Amino acid sequence: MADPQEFMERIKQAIIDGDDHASVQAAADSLAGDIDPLTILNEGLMAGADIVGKRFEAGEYFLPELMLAGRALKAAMSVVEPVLQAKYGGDNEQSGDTGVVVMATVQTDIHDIGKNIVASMLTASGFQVTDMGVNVPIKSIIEKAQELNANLIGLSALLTTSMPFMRDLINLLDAMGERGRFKVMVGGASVTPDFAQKIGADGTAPNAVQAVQLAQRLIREQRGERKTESA
Ligand code: B12
Repeated sequence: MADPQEFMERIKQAIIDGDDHASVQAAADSLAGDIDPLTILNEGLMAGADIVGKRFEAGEYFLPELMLAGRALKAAMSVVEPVLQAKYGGDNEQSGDTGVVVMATVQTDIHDIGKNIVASMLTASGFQVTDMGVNVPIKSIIEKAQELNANLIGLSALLTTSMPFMRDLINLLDAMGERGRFKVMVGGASVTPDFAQKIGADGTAPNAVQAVQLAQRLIREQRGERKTESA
């Protein structure tokens, strides 16, 4: 068997090069080499994205390189996602820890690759997900959650300048007297557990598989709270 590290290096390099053909091939070869799809996501694709991001920050890469990296990430995910879903989704439906989720990338932010993976993993795990897309005003997110009587709101943001809108949404829910009605989870490359706690979110997760586990936990908590309230 080939060295898993070699596969990860190939994937990272393809993302760094912004080469979508190479990223698809490297991801497909890794899967054929029996590498766990979550390892491919975390240690291949997201690790490659981090390097691209650092080069962008350092002024070595510019917007075109970011765009090509995004394309290479999306292309690779098209082969990784079904395997990720088959391995980590699906069997949760029986447990009943599912519910209605409204997902969005918050206003001013158009990054959607990670949010899309989280949405599709939640769907594969039996959640009913309404994905509102990118650059969504916080008021629209709340209105949609009310309309669908959602259990959970999932917010994604990758820009530090867009992350405060997550806090604003929670504060607005509070002001509307609706905070107790919805669980709110937040995520994206720069979101830390500390940030999530500070803004009063119910949790965060560093990747899509852990996001599903978090969503299941929050649904269980919510059911427990509602039982206590009605007792
Ligand atoms: C590709 C990319 C782009 C693409 C995005 C394409 C697309 N369709 O999404 C394009 C070219 C459009 C882009 C644009 C810009 N980008 Co950009 N981009 C990236 C890059 C390289 C990768 C992002 C990505 O897809 N990662 C891979 C996915 C799989 O990871 P993820 O998003 O983190 O998602 C995972 C987890 O975070 C988690 N998760 C995600 N969402 C959620 C939600 C919930 C509820 C939960 C629980 C979990 C969760 O699960 C996901 C899957 O495992 C990052 C670098 C990085 N380290 O991420 C920079 C980065 C995010 N971009 C950055 C910048 C600065 C920009 C621009 C401002 C550049 C410019 N000057 O125009 C614009 C902003 C446009 C805008 N208004 O939003 C900076 C942000 C810096 C900061 N801290 O604010 C970064 C960090 C690069 C850097 N280091 O400088 N970008």
